[in-house]
Amino acid sequence: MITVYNHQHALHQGQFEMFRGQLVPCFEVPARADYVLQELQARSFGEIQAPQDCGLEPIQRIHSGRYLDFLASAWSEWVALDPANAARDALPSVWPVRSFRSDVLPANFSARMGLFSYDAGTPLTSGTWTAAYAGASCAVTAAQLVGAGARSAFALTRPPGHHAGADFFGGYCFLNNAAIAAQSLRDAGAQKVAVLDIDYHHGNGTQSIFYERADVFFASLHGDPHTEYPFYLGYADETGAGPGLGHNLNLPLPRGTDFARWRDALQLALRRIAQSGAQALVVSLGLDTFEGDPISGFTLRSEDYLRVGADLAAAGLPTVFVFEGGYAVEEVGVNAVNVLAGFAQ
Ligand code: SP5
Ligand code: ZN
Repeated sequence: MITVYNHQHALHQGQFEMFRGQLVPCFEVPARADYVLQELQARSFGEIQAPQDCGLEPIQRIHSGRYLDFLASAWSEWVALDPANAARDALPSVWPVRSFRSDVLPANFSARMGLFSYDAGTPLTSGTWTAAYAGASCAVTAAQLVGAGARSAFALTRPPGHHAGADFFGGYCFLNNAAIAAQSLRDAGAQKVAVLDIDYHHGNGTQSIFYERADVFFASLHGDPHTEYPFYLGYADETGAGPGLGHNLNLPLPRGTDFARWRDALQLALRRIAQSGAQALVVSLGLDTFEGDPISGFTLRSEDYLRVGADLAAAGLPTVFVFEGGYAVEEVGVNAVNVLAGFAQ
């Protein structure tokens, strides 16, 4: 399996995220991708290549123009407010909730930070745009390889993407790499594409992007949002809307879920993907379902990920894997490559 690796991922290096009234060190760190890369190399797991610059067009198929304009210039605006800002990350602190307007684009930078985000856990840094753009290029390159006939490809990038919506960042995510890959597969000729999100957290961004579309089936297994982030989306009664009705499947699972129960949900999701008629699959590959993950609550073990990969392979679809969450830093390498190795066998 070819890995498309984002050499620029480390340019996005947040310092702190807001948690319970304190700034705590970021969980989403460059070492995550480094461990996966090291494990791929240690196990000689296929070719590792750089992405081709995809240009803005495939990103604009998913994200709004005003959001992309904001992201691309946010860091220079932040530093222009105060030269001392160059040494600290930008975090939002004010948001337009219900009854506020979202059509007006305020001149105030903090107001636009809040307009285009939904949490205070996602610092925007000097290299965020460069890293996220190169990550989207990885997703597009991987989708192009699969669109051209490869059985599978792996987009190894960070920051992750599945919490990012058409016009918002959050959950450590800025550009929705999985959605960009799915759209690229559609544009390469697949009539129907499925996105399967196996990150611990519900892929609210991906769901919202495709919620009213019948050409992309979205399925997600995740911690029950009654207790788990992102809380406000990911419930079982969200089945799609308009032409997309019936094309969205959420399988929330309680904290403490073990591999046997998780795998039953995976099998259900894969049956629904087969019924959807999808011709290609994008897997949002989060490894924060691991028993040792510091911010999550399932109990999968490293060897279980081999079985996950084999189950995904049994779906028989051309597959693009996109790296998402997973914060037990050392083990994230073994766990990610176990999925890929289980798939490739
Ligand atoms: C891509 C992805 O996995 N994003 C997850 C974003 C979760 N953000 C909220 C994390 C809350 C951190 N809780 C810290 C608990 C420490 N004991
Ligand atoms: Zn996650």
